[in-house]
Amino acid sequence: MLIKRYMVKSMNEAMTRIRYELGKDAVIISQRKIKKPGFFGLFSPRMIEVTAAVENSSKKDNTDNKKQENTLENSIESIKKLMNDQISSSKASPSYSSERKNETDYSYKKEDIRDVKDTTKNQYPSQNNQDYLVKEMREMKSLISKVISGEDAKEKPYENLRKSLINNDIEENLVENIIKDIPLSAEQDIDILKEAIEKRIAVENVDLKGPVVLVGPTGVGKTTTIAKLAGRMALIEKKKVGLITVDTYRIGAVDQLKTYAEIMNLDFKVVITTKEMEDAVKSMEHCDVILIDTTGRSSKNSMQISELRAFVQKVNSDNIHLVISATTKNRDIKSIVEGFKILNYNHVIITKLDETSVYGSILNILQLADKPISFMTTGQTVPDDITIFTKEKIAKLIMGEDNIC
Ligand SMILES: Nc1nc2c(ncn2[C@@H]2O[C@H](COP(=O)(O)OP(=O)(O)O)[C@@H](O)[C@H]2O)c(=O)[nH]1
Ligand SMILES: [Mg+2]
Repeated sequence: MLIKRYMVKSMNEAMTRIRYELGKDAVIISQRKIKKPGFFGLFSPRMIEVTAAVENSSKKDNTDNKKQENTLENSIESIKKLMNDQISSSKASPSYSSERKNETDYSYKKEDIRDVKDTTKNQYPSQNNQDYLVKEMREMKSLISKVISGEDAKEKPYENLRKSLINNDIEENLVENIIKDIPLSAEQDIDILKEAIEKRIAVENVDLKGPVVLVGPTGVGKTTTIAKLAGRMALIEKKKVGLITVDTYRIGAVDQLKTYAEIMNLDFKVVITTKEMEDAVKSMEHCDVILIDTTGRSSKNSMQISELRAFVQKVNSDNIHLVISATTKNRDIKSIVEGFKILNYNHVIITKLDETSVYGSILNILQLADKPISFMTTGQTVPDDITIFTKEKIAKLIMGEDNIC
């Protein structure tokens, strides 16, 4: 028995090659999908590993002239079928069609080979004369040149790229916007794509001085981030740090920051009115930096946001950071980023990068907020899990070429 393994893109391709190389009596003994490494599979299509076997005797049989002709005819038919399939799959308009096609291909069984064999037999009762084969070859040549020139594929350019960006949670309008920056000839050029993504990332290494305010929805990590920043500046940079919180709504919320202030021996004040906020900031003028925590507000509640604005205005800070989690759903990002705009934030802090493995949300946040990233947080540990990544690193994260470790 002769056993051979093939790495192919589709079962059609496998069947064509198997029939050509091993003859019509070959049977498929195993098939499995292989995930090739690469830029989130974008430029390395999923392959199928197919193992086929044929009895030596039947292969020997194939050497007889008549059977050789049959094999050639079968191969021609299969190649034609393959070409036609490629053309019709590139014509299929709905996205993900090629993926579905692969799934269908993958479901081919041994019986399918027999089916095709039978069909080909019927199509070639006894026409193995030269003229017929020449005609067939011409037809094939025209199909091949159609596929190579990409004549039909032009109907849906950028399809793989578009799918990969959407799969990485980049919002659809932004995907189209990115694609506009990529010439068709560079559709598969990772460096050009990286450039287009980096262009949309803004990072600013902020020198934290004076009052610094953190705003954002509940639970995104504002208080934890303040504790991390305070820890870094007070313990490592030996700066004088003051803490203020207007986080008075939730029982325990004040205690959280108070505990950090006590551990790090920092000035700490809780404010309830805007007047108290003004006084607290004045009383900490001797500090290098005053970190101000706020109660999480719902971006949908404009009353709550206006109330917070009154506090923020009293601080008179040019260091206001919107805190938002990398795990935020796309439809919520818009309402958060827009809802908090009346607070005039000038930076964004993106938290919980450790809680996601897909980072398209970073681009969506930046696109909507139109402000640079000041910090990113990567875990719950105070003060370690806070960092500022470079644009290159963020682009690599988004493209799945890097991780946060
Ligand atoms: N995994 C992870 N959890 C975080 C991060 N930052 C904060 N958290 C957690 O998120 C929860 C809410 O944090 P908190 O600071 O109270 O959020 P706030 O309501 O915005 O002040 C807490 O359990 C934090 O430990 C982060 O970067 N990664
Ligand atoms: Mg809090």
